[in-house]
Amino acid sequence: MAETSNNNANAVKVNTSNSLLTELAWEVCNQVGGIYTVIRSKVPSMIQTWGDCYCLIGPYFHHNAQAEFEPTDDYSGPFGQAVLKMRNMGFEVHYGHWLVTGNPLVVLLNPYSVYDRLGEIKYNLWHHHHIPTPGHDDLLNQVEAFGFLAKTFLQQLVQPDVTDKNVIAHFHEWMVGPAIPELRRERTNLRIIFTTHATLLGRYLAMNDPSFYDNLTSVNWLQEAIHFNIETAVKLERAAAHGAHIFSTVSDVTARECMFLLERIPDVILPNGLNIQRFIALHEHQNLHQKYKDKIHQFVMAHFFQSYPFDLDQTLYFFTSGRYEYRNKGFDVTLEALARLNYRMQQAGIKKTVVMFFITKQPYHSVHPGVLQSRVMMEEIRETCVAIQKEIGKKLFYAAASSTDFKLPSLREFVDDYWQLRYRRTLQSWKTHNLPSVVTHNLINDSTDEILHFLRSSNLVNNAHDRVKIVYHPDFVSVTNPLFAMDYGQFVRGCHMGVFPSYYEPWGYTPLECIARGVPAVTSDLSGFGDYVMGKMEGKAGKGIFVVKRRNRSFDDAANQLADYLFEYVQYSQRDRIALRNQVESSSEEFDWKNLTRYYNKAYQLAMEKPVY
Ligand code: G6P
Ligand code: 1S3
Repeated sequence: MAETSNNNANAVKVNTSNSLLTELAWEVCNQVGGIYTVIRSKVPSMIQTWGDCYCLIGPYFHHNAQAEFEPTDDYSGPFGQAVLKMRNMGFEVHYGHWLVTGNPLVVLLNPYSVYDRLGEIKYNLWHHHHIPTPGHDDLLNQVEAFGFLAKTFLQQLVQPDVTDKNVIAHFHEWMVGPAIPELRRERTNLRIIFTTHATLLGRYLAMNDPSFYDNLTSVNWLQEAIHFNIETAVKLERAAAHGAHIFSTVSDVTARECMFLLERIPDVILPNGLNIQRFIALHEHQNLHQKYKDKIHQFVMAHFFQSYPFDLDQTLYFFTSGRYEYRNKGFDVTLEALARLNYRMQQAGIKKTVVMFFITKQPYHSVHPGVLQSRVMMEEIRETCVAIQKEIGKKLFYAAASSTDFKLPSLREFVDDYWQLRYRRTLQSWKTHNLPSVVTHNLINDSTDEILHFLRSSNLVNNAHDRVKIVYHPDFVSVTNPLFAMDYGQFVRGCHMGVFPSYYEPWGYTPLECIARGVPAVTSDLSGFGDYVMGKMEGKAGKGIFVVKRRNRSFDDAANQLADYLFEYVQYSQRDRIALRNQVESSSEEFDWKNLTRYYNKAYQLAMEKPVY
């Protein structure tokens, strides 16, 4: 199949001296999901190779631009010259630097500025490419308007009075794809690469068909696109995939999907990396784990100890995170495995406690008042203890200095009646017989929520005897969050393991983000990342990167594999866990963009070998 992510890419050198590279993505200066991470984290490596021959192109949204973009008035290079030409033609074009590590040049195009030409833009898509666009869809309007501006900009860039270099335009995902068919039709002197980070239909089908992978070979794409009401977007995606000189995707898993749903085999696979240097904490990562674990302890004490205590030194923190796609993200397999783990730990008489966090996003009314109040009351208890500690300290010192018998006096007599009473009263009003809630917020769809439904029907509801406890947090973790008061990266470091046995995941950054922080992770062979680990890092898989095999396996089998792995981990000693964290962190180097941009270079080289027209 494709010129896949094999070692041929190792030796590739692109000739940057006679080329300009532009990368176009909807998520340039506009964070929506994973593509933002791809583009942003790759910038330092791209700048190292391409310098000022590299420019990113994205949509201009005023609010985002204010935070992430700084205009420049240096128009001396070819990108600046093309910007001036566009402005002379009357278009709104913003030019400057993206305020991220590497500070790349960036061109931002305001889709709304050409809304008065939407009729003509849509007509051309229909007339030239048979792509119909309904009138009322704002995202489609935005992407088609952006496509028109991107096409116009690239056509200015390739003018001989702007540059005599070869120009490569690398488009990411269907939202920036609408420019491609028109660029080809107008025979623009440009090498075009299109990378899809999923297929539109694949995502919809996987969510709705439990036998998605088995049925992939016989999907009627048009019928399904109409069925899911995404005909225009799917046609734009196909036009981009077929119009590009080089077509690519992020994993072999998604390449197979492209073959059947887009009917073009990717020419090259571009695996995703990270700027690993940003994560590496050298000898510090173990200390950071302890530091942030202590912060998670604070949440756990507030949440659980009101009902019953357990030994925090014997407690392990697991988590999963991501958009709420119950089956696609493998929440279903994770829950089933946790129920089995709970049973096995009880049967084996294991005294440890596992607290599993589900960090995702679901609509809610508010944080559960009881959860918030418990946190507030625990702070009150802490203040009382600190006050008593100070009181005792002062009086004990006086007693020690004036002691004649050198015996330690009873500490209780140093505590005022006031503080004794306050101590008892606060504890009394805090403790409860209710079970700790499995969800931290009042969900709008409480009665139909699939996670809650599983927990309630399997009685995994934080009973005192359960060895596995659940905290379902339907909001992303951030420093301003009243319950955790830490950012996501800190939370990850404080945990023992990330659990991501996805069913549908073209790449999947979440396990990689764990590994970069020295936290073991579970992935699946149906995710691009897991598939890469299995194929390219045979020796490393198992050493803290566990791949659940889901391809051609039943749900039950997958849940059992995961339960086995979690059960094994639970039995590790602290020494084993520390060693595993070290091993995991050192394997993250493989995913540094310094290594992985070689695949991009391969794509650019292949593009340069293609005739332009
Ligand atoms: C790090 C710290 C140690 C701490 C350990 C806890 O390695 O440097 O001081 O004891 O984490 O590990 P655990 O797996 O029990 O959370
Ligand atoms: C896609 O974003 P998603 O979370 O919608 O692109 C990401 C970057 O390539 C990828 O990691 C993810 O699996 C895809 O699904």
